Amino acid sequence: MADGSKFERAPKSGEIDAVVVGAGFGGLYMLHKLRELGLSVQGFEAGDGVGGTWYWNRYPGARCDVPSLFYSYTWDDALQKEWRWTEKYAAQPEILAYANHVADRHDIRPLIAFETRVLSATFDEAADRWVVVTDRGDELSARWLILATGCLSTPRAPAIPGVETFAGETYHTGAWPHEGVDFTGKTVAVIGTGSSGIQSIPQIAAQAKHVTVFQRTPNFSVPANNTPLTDKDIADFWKMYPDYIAMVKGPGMGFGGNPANALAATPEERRARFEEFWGVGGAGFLAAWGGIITDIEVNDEAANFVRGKIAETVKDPETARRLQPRDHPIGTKRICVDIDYFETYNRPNVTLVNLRESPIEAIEPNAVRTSEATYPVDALVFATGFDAMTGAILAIDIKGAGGAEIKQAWAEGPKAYLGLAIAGFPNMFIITGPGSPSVLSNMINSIEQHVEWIIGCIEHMREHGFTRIAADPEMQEKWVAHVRRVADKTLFPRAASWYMGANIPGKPRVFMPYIGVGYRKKCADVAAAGYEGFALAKEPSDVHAG
Ligand code: N01
Repeated sequence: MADGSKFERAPKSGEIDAVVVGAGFGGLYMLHKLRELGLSVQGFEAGDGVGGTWYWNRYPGARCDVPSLFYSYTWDDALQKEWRWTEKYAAQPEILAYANHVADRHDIRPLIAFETRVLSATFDEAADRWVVVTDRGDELSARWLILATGCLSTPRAPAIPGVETFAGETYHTGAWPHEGVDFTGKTVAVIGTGSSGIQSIPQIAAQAKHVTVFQRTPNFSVPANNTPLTDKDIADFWKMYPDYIAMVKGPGMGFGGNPANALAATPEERRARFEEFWGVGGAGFLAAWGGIITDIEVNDEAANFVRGKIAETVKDPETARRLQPRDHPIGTKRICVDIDYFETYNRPNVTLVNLRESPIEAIEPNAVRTSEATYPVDALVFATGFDAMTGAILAIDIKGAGGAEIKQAWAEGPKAYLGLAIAGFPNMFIITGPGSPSVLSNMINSIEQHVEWIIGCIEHMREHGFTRIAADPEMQEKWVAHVRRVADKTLFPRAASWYMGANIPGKPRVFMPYIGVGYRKKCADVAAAGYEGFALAKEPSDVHAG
């Protein structure tokens, strides 16, 4: 049992219908829907509260990059109407409060065992059940296992020589202390300039004595232009809500974007439109013109525009040059959304170190040493990201039919039919898994779609007395090939991004999310055809092709 646990309890055992791993937005809705269906369910959550990503990522400046009004569940109309977001882009505490509110409103908390990590899950073929074991001694047998483990939930810090000798405090943005951190009077090193670094650096710099940013790859970032939400904003949202719902329940948009042709426009027209989208702010900048993600010429126009904005904002030309991304097309690494990021480099207490020119050689007890200089520091902040999309799943010792190990099944990269189920691992579902739109979509919408699809599938199984559903390996291969083909038509594979697994040494380079159109329709069609591409069985020996 975890030391200092808030949750004393006896280990759980016996047979239930479903286990859900994770109590973020995916796990919460899944648990709610399973209970609504009359199933016996157990949720397991490593943290001591709900909220998933918003529970762990409490670093200063953590904020959603999807407008708050759209970052809400759509399944509870009364909740939608009652909950009042205060800002265009909600900050982490408000989103965590929302998750807690939902858990209380729907009494979901009693379904969850907190401070509990699932260690293993083994499929018992004789019973068509999963045996799930946790670090608190639980051993439950469940018909269905649902992994709501999140896409960015396994923080990773690089193995820099000497890091273990560092005498000051060390933090990771993805596992931030709940009590907060006071950097007043401190000299702080921040390593990493992805979304987490870009959001936290301005906040840390406003408090600390000095911040040295160690940047390996500069990133494209668009100002959030965050504002308080007014009554008019909310009234406007409700006016367009039916269209929004029609869109999110529709066939699935993919990464199409605006059809307007940048190359047919004059330079003045191009610039005016980029200015307009820059003024609105946020990730929607990538929709300024059609083809930003598929056509390198259009992409260059967008990238040049942003590089120009960086040069206009950052006063020191050398620092501006270092901050201008040149090694990947804009948008092919997750575009960042910031508040005063580039402006922060005009502060006298911020230094930027370009690790491409002077790599880190070692961390010393009170300093970071690069090939050119030694930087004394009191505190180290790793904003170095996550083992995305697969890390949390592979951290569980999952054995499917015939004892097949998930690590083996995914040795060449993650494979999942529709991003929902894995061949060889019956009765197991992933919420927003690799091969689904997931991290390239509004996560809340995708979570709802997956939860509802899984619920439909379980209802179908119960109605027909099926005890097993298993993805067909050939259909899975076809889907994985399709996911890759669609990605190859875009510029995404050109970046060494976490979408490609490129941030983890040794991780297979496969573009993990699905960016094609019509994903929702495809999932609905599969279900309507009696779960096409799945084999359904009433008993272990009785198999019906779906
Ligand atoms: O992580 P990242 P993140 N030495 O992987 C650098 C979501 N999110 O936590 O690019 C030095 O993007 C690495 O450098 P490089 C969002 O989807 C959303 O920032 O590998 N540096 C990079 O600069 C996002 O994309 C929000 O060369 C090293 C950084 O660390 C995702 O989470 C907010 C290094 C890691 O960037 C992940 O973002 C925050 C090393 N050895 C996060 N290793 C919202 O706004 C890595 N780096 C909602």
